[in-house]
Amino acid sequence: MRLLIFFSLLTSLASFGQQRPNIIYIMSDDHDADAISAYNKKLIHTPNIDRIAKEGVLFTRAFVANSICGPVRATLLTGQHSHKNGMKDNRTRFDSSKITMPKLLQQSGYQTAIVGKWHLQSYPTGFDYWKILPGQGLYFEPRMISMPGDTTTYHGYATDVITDEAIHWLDNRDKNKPFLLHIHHKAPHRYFLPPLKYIEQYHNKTFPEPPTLYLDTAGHGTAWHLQTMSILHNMKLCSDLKVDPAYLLDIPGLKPDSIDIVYYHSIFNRIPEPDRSRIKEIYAERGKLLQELRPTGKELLKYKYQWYLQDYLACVASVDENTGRVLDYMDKNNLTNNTLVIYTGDQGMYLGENGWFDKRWMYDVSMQAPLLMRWPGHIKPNSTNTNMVQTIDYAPTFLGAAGIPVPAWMQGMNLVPTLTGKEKIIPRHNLYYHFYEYKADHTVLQHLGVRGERYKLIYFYTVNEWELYDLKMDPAEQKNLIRSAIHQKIARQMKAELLKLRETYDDHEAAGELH
Ligand code: SGN
Ligand code: CA
Repeated sequence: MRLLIFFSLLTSLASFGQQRPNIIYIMSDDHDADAISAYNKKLIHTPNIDRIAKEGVLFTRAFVANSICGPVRATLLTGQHSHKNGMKDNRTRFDSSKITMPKLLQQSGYQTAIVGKWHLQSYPTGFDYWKILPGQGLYFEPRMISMPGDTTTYHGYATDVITDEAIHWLDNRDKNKPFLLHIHHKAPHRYFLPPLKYIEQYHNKTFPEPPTLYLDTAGHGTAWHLQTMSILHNMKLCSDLKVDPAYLLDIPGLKPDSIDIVYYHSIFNRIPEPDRSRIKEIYAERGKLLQELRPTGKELLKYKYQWYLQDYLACVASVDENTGRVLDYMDKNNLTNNTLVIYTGDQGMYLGENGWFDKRWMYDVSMQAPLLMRWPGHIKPNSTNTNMVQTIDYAPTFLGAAGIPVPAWMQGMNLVPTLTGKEKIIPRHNLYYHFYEYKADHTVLQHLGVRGERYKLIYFYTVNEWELYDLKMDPAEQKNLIRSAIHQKIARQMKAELLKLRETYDDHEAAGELH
């Protein structure tokens, strides 16, 4: 039997021959699908990221399994849910002795590299080359740790620097081997600081407000009441929205605390002159306006929302530009045809829906991630894939593309058959989700659940509260149907699906009334 597996592996490798594809995986931090024009034309034009879908496929229903940074990254490497790979929250240290997708690619002859945000606490393993941001990283003059552990400060803007370093690695790699390259941007993560040229383009733009921006949380469950992710109440004017504290000191209710003032200065002091002064000048308009109008409540939220989007989208514009640089490099260096390119974000992000920023929830806004792939000759250009896929699928897919058997302990699916059009509908119609990080930033309660094709069941187990949503009738997930008489049968069916998924993925940790 072993011999048979060995020979079938050899045949599959031989059939790929020199043609085993390179893989370039670009992932930005907190980049929501709504901030990519291939998904939504109302906020920003991202021609370079869109190009990947134009020449490849756009996934309309790609989801994460635990909407927070470190855990998504551990799932990407292992193809496993958080309870299996051990990385349940951002505070955990990833066990670097684990076998991972890059290690398996490396063992089969791939060169592997990662540049940018890592966020797994332990140093990378399975990569021939790595250069990572410590923790969240910095936007200007970023420090990067390179193997075997030296920290250097790089001149410039993080998104440009990460791209420069990735291209530098591409230039210097061993050109006789296929490669896996991860480019992990810091942007557009909070504290949303764009480079001057994009602040200039975005600071006067006005963006449409989401219908739920001014929503009142009354009538919703305990988790909604406990969250601290409100743009109005929790988004800091100084550090998040770059309003000089000098303008706020005499405004009751808006007076910043000392930590926020220190944070504001530490952010600005890293920007080299003359850009620093010009950027401060532009942001001073926000301070002047607050001094003059002293808005409160909904009126203040109106401004904060616009400023949030201006900065966030200006960060995205730089990511788009740099994605274009990578695609151009590939064209010029004859890499386009034999490379699977993936663009994604580590999770979704609230851009004002429910009045919120940040992520964490199992609601589609933060559970959904953008996912675009291009692989000429394998993926049909300009196609759309509506299957429900999840981060657990990425590792099996990369192995599948490289002709390497997917180990049984990986919990996701090899998506190559659906990428190539061999399989129209993937054999999975329910996704498992489990968020653990409480109590931490934005205080979102632990929850788990199942996302089906039409319905979603969520269980906040520490307060024993259930939520059921009809995603077709109520895509914004506003109307909890758990007590609706006509939905009791669906609720029971979804609960049975949830128990089945806990069995399938071997999650037996007690969670409220689930065992
Ligand atoms: C920081 C942010 C939070 C964010 C977490 C996790 N606060 O703590 O807003 O939720 O990171 O983000 S900040 O004041 O430092 O900006 S994650 O993407 O790394 O999971
Ligand atoms: Ca993130």
